[in-house]
Amino acid sequence: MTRLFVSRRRFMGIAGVAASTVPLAGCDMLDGLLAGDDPVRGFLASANTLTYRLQRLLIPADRLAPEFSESEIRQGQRPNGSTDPTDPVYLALKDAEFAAYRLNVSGLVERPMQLTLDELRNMPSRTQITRHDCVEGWSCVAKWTGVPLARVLDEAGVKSDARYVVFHCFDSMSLGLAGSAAYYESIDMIDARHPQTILAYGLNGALLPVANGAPLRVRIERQLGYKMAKYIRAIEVVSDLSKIGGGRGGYWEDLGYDWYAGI
Ligand SMILES: Nc1nc2c(c(=O)[nH]1)N[C@H]1C(S)=C(S)[C@@H](COP(=O)(O)O)O[C@H]1N2
Ligand SMILES: [Mo]
Repeated sequence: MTRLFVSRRRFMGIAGVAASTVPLAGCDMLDGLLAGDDPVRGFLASANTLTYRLQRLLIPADRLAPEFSESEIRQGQRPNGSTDPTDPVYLALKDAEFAAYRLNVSGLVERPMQLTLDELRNMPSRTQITRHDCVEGWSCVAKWTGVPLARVLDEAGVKSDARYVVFHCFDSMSLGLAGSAAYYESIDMIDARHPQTILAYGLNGALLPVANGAPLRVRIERQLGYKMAKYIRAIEVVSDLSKIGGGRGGYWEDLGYDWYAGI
């Protein structure tokens, strides 16, 4: 299995310079390749589909990401991307310590829900010490506490045609001259139901700080940092990603990043 993993990397190598610059480009950088409908980008998109299929074929659905001990937490989780959303709805919630916050759960579910933070905190919780890897090239080990996403999905009752879980966020990111776009992300049902996929409200034994996504952010421990939406406003269960945002499954994906960022 490890051998095949290596050859996946080698396969990505065939895509050449472009393949290696995309993951390294970093959260803050855009270049011509990422902006347009470049043929290289189309090729990368199909390479990503292949990577996704291969990994899903080769890796057991519940394989766990490594977990660490308390002594391996060397610093606070480094805040990255949005760290202080300015959306007025978010600011009003933040001013009242998120007392009026509701997580909206909708889409292909039997029972749409609006969950308070207390309701989320009263569900079974999971705490895990894991390593966060950002495409910018830094990593942080941190302790996350939250409710397994699978639990929330079970409460809502996922319909049989559901394929993806979409996270809608409060913050918007600049698109340069094209204005701005709300941050969003999506994962498949395998990652959504993975035991380490949690809706986190705690970080390193304290309440999740605003800089790291308060009041609720997702942890998807087998993927890169940009998949782990902060400031989650709503969860939507869908069968198709093409009608959401720019249609590629996430804010960064719409700008050219891989949808499947498995590590
Ligand atoms: N809503 C939202 N989620 C986000 C981002 C963001 O800008 N907005 N940045 C992503 C990126 S690139 C990373 S590395 C992590 C950073 O999480 P942290 O601030 O807790 O380190 O959040 C991810 N989730
Ligand atoms: Mo990142």
